[in-house]
Amino acid sequence: MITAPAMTFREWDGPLTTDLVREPAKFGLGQVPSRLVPDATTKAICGFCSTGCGLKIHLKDGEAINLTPDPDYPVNLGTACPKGWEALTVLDAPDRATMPLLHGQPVDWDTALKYFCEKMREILDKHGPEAAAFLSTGQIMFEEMAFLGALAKFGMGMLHGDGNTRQCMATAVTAYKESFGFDAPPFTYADFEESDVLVFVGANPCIAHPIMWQRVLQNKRNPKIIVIDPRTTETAMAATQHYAIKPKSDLTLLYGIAHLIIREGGLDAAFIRENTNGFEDFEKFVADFTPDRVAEETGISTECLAHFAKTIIAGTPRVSFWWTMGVNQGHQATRTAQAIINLALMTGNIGKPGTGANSITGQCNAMGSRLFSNTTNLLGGHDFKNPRHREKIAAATGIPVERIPDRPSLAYDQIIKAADEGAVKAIWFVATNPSHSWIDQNEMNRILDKLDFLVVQDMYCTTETAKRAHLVLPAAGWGEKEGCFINSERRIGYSPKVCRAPGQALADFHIFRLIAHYWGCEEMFRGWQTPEAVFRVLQRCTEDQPCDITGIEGHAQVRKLGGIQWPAKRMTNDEWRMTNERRLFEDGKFFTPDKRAKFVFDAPVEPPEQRSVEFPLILMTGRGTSAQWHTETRTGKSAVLAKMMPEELMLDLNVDDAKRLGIRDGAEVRVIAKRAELTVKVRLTSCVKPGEVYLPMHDARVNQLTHASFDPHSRQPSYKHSAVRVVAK
Ligand SMILES: Nc1nc2c(c(=O)[nH]1)N[C@H]1C(S)=C(S)[C@@H](COP(=O)(O)OP(=O)(O)OC[C@H]3O[C@@H](n4cnc5c(=O)[nH]c(N)nc54)[C@H](O)[C@@H]3O)O[C@H]1N2
Ligand SMILES: Nc1nc2c(c(=O)[nH]1)N[C@H]1C(S)=C(S)[C@@H](COP(=O)(O)OP(=O)(O)OC[C@H]3O[C@@H](n4cnc5c(=O)[nH]c(N)nc54)[C@H](O)[C@@H]3O)O[C@H]1N2
Ligand code: SF4
Ligand SMILES: [Mo]
Repeated sequence: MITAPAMTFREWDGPLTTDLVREPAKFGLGQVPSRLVPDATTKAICGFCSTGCGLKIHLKDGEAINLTPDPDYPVNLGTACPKGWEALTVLDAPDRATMPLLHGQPVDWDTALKYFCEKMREILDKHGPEAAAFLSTGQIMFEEMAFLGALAKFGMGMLHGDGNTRQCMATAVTAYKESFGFDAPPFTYADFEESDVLVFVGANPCIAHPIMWQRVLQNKRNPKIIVIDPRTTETAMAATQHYAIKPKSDLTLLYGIAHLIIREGGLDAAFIRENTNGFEDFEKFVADFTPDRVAEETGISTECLAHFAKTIIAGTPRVSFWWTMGVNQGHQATRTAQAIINLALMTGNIGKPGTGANSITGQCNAMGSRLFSNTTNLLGGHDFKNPRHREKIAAATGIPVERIPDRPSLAYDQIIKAADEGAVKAIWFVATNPSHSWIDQNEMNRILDKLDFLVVQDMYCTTETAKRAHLVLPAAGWGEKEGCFINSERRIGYSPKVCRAPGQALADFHIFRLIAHYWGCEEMFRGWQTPEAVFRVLQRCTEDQPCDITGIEGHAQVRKLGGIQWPAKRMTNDEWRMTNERRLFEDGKFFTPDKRAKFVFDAPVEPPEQRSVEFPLILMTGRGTSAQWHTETRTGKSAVLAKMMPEELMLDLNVDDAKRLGIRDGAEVRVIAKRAELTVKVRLTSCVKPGEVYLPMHDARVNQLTHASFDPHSRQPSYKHSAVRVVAK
């Protein structure tokens, strides 16, 4: 176990996230200047992360002037992180897109939409349905994203569309589908409070999900907290056991733990027998993962491995496993997620309070995207290839069945490759900024610049992607439009319109309606007049699926009950209130045809880009502070948040490496990868091990360095393992 002594811990000199959450006023949060006295209050769901906190929005003359966290919302119970507190501030920025921009020039909507339709039609007519694609997002309401997916595929006839959730959740989706038979994260947030042992794998909730972390802190069972992360993060420092593994050695570690659990007799044999398939093969497979081998390959000592395994089985505690991007972003990501699932299955830690193999989602509506983006899956978690599913969705949506494609889309990276090869000629990006966030950025931008038609629909006209676009469509943001998100615990929450979008910016929903009109397919969407009408269409699409929400009365009921978790078949309000926390698999029945969960596994292989003499360090990337959101188009606009993040990009470098390289704390250095070179300042720390360095993803240049490799099953990019060298300037 490698734990940095607190004395040498040196993150940037800002406050810890727990302090920011507990004493927001001390840090200038919640001080939105307003001499106005609110005359009404309404409730919203935060539009940043997947925690899905409830916010009270204070209104004057129907317009938002301020917000406070909602003490009654079951998710956050009156707390919010810095981003939530500043959610209104970032709407007000000089670079908001207020008019459509065609080749950089402001034009009216009529001109923009005519151009959009002409250009897209020309490309689709001339080159076929594979020549134009859309790239959607986990950051708009699900009624909007479903409209986008349906409009582009059924209305306009595009075959390919994916989303930024490929960068984020694709691995969890694939893993759950294979293991459980449906993409179904089983937990409810109460599980944070009801576990005896919480195992976080590749997750840094103190920074990335601070309010979920608050729920962990409320656990009264004196839980053991295990963190598996190569870095000593804020979360690792708060843990009772931290295993600072070699980057991307998780698969070996988790198989090694499975081996020890079997050896120590820690199995739940009855659960395995009655509810799973494939255990015997798995048992044979992990026989090779002896402690000596695993210690050698992961850097974790055999004593630590034994301690870890014992913590999971001794006294049969309630164990919950949680994973995020340290797992989902990897060259063997799906199998790693499934190795976590296997541990939960073999110890019977699923379907009971305080247990589960739990993928934490990222964006506010990532879970909505998994059900309703109409990209990899047909609406409602259906299969494009299945004729019965197509018939069902045609009946549920009123869209002619022949308009529904009989195969799923290419994945994001395959769409980009097709663009490079000239097969895809137009891409329409909605609420995502891949010129900053996609892997191996220079390559990405080279390809984007080849497109015949690049459309960006965004709140801001200055994003790295918008700057390259032929056409920018100005969108309203969170708070300026209504609809529902689905959070990490499958809770559907409603968020209202509380302010006007600037200039001529329109809700994405209205942009899609207008495009349907200009395209001439509005008849197909005649039942899709309002977000709530689309909500009803989507409810029908979920009928008899594991995610069935046909029982919900509508938006009003979602608001009244403090959100509703799926599944939600018909129940009375009182029944719903009583089951406001729901977890899946309580009866041990999964969603596979024989209702059994499956042990899935594969041999570990080395990451594609290895250290070398020329590039001796492994670069990991991820979140920086709780105040920064992704490409910073929003959080970059708040003066209050600016005080909670480093002023410039800082590379975390181990003190021993620095000594060897003759680099001082704060010095400027060159970080060099095969693909590019950046100049950054250095922060000396023992939070990264020798031979490893870390950069937060929020700076626009970081993805110039990342090596483009992908998990073969989920096609999710592996952002956390690239080889670099650091040179003093
Ligand atoms: N403040 C803030 N919060 C956010 C976001 C944000 O941008 N800012 N984004 C949201 C989104 S979309 C997402 S997906 C989540 C992401 O939430 P997290 O996944 O928690 O965040 P990351 O920092 O990307 O990665 C988590 C950890 O993985 C570790 N890691 C790197 N390589 C490995 C490895 O090989 N094995 C293991 N076990 N760990 C490894 C990193 O050191 C890092 O601490 O956060 C959400 N919340
Ligand atoms: N190196 C590295 N790169 C990473 C990661 C990493 O860990 N390391 N993590 C990856 C992950 S997990 C994720 S999720 C991605 C995120 O990558 P992106 O999706 O590219 O990041 P965002 O900055 O959230 O981009 C959202 C865009 O939508 C706009 N927007 C916000 N709200 C609305 C709206 O309501 N309507 C419209 N039309 N636009 C809106 C914002 O202004 C912004 O431009 O980054 C990935 N990239
Ligand atoms: S934790 Fe996530 S949902 Fe909650 S306030 Fe912060 S950003 Fe918003
Ligand atoms: Mo994400």
